[in-house]
Amino acid sequence: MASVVSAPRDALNVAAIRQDFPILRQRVHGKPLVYLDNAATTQKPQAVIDALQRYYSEENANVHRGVHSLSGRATDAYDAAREDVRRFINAADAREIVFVRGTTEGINLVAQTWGRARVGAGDEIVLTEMEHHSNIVPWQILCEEKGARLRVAPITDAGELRLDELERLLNARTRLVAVAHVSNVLGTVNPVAEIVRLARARGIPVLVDGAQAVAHMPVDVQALGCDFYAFSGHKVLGPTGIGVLYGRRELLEAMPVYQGGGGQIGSVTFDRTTYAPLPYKYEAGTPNIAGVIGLAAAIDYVTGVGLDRIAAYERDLCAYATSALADVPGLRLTGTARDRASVLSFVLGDVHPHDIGTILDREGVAIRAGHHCCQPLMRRLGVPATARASLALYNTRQEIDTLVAALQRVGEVFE
Ligand code: C6P
Repeated sequence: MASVVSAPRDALNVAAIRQDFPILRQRVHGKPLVYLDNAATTQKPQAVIDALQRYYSEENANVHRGVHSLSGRATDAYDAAREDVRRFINAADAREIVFVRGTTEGINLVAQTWGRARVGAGDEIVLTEMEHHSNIVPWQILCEEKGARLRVAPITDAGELRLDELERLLNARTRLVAVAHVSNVLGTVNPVAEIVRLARARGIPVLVDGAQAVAHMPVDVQALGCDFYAFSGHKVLGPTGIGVLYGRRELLEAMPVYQGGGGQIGSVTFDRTTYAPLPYKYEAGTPNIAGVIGLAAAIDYVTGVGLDRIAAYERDLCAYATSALADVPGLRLTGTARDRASVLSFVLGDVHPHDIGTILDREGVAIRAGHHCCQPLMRRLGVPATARASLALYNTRQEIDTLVAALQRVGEVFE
């Protein structure tokens, strides 16, 4: 961390940041690893690895259950992490932060609790054409159970949301708008505050899938005005298996519980159970304590670097990559929205994206190829799959140059 703090105020000291990520030192197929699959998962700084190691070697105990010292320490660390998350997304109250497994579980929690209680036959849930399956399937399951239906706001050819069309879909039957903050395929940053304004004016709550946003820009849930915001720890330099669901307190208070078990109860008899106050009501069973502590370390790391600086650096790198990729013969970017963050999807002539990914891997370059869990979006784009390079704060222009050179060779092989 000291290395990062010593960077000039505005610029990111990327060379120093890279030193914090041990995995980046390795070679793949004899070439330096160029890790450009950050939208799938990010690499972890030493501070996160150390926090996990420290927890298991010095503090491991169950939380909220023991009177002994170790349990007290683990509980203190766990509770402090919730406050770190609250500050990170500027929630009004730490009780609005529910720990879940990831974005997927956060969205399912809302669908299965708020949704089951509030959505009925003939009701509608509005999504967009660019949603990840995690923000489609939970609503589809709910709609099938309740006789409700999904309405889908279209996007432009550039990959921007048609806000006018989204507004036209809002009506007296609309129960919820569920939208990605940043698309994991197009990189489009959606105008969430504007979407919330349109929905709120009609009394409709908004859920935001923040999986691809939190590592790349400051997020302020109060400024956005959204009712729910879900994200995954592993996409913001934290461990896998931990995530966050933010929910506005009035909504979380009123919703039924999700799962039942230890840690979430007030009292239990065979006739009746009462539940613990927020947020424990939604955290049945022993939580992912190590994950929560690792997530807090990750949040500490990115806030130490500064989300504004990360956003500015990645925007510059994304612009550099966009123009460098334009020089690759036959390459077409799928996603050219004006407001874009950290994700570059593309097709290259007739070359199958999996072949691109496999050849790039031989050059040490890790990208993702496939439908990226966005099959409806692939249909809209008219392609079965794309290749995708996705950036993080530790990527460099030099790595983009390596990517571009490797893609040029792919193009030559398949000519
Ligand atoms: N996208 C990608 O390579 P989980 O799996 O719960 O951590 O995150 C799900 C998810 C939800 N919404 C968006 C916008 C996402 O990008 C993801 C995960 C990864 O694009 C894995 S498919």
